[in-house]
Amino acid sequence: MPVDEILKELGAIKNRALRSIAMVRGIKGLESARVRYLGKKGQLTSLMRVVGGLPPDARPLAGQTANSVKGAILQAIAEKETELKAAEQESRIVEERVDITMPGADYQIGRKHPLTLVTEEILRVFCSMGFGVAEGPDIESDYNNFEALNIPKHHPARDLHDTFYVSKDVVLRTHTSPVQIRTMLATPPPVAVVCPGRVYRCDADATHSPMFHQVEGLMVDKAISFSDLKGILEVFVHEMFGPDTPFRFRPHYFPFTEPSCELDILFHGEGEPNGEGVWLEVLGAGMVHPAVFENVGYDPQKVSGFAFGLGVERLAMIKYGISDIRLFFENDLRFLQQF
Ligand code: 2NL
Repeated sequence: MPVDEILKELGAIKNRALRSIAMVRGIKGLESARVRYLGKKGQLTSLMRVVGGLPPDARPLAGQTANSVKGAILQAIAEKETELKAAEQESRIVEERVDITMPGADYQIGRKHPLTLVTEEILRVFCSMGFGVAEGPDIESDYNNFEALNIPKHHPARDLHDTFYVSKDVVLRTHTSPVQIRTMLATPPPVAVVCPGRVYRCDADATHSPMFHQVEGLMVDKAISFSDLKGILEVFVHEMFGPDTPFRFRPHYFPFTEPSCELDILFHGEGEPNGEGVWLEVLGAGMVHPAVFENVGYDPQKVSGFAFGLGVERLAMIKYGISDIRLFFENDLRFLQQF
């Protein structure tokens, strides 16, 4: 190959190499350009082998030219590499930029369930009057739930329709009264306890849930009278519903109290006819039946007492104007966040 042709070809390789290096968009493309011109079988490398085979008089000029082309290509590669790395770093900086002015991720703080709030308020009122708090198991003996409470075998409350039977003599408690039975069986009088807890009855609609909550109360001592019951419940009503809330006692029947009554409050709320208020039942109560005292080993000749029971859901529905009991158990935050 004549020298002048080699020189022309070296110039052409230089031009192509510099142009393709200038057009490269990434490190990989740059590497393949390097291989194409400077690799073992690269265009410049191959031509330099030809230069090596030239006669000695022609070799110096071709050799110098080839070396300067190689130098120019190496320099172009180095500059391009610097440029690409800077661009990559720049785009990483932009991509990974943290906006420190952005508001922090919102997180939600939990709150007490409305039934918890109402239960706590009920307990607060009775504890302020000297009652203690007692709890017991949800699964109870037939004896503690019914027999001890003077509920005879044929009583409708024992009907399978209302009671969840675990076995012949074991039930899901239908009220928290068995906790008071346990309290009396375990301790001699005087007794003053309130018993909150879950209770179970086989019933379900807008105002009945198969699981609901009760608070029952019991006070036993020498010469406890219906006046004591009235005084305690008056304080309770006025603490829960406001100091001017009218209330009334209506005669009622429970197998475990005699006499028995229900307590109504005069309630003013939305949708109630011509602003007169409506009488709403809030709890049941009465003087503990002598048979109940005998069942727990208390002498009905020496002690007397009163008991009461209320449904927490019912009280919460009245207090907050809630019309469907199922809202308490669906855990819809739009409902729960209102309390
Ligand atoms: C109601 C009525 C009541 C009782 C519960 C009771 C407990 C013992 C002895 C006597 Cl150990 N009585 N509890 C008394 C009267 C009424 O509850 O309607 N509850 C939702």
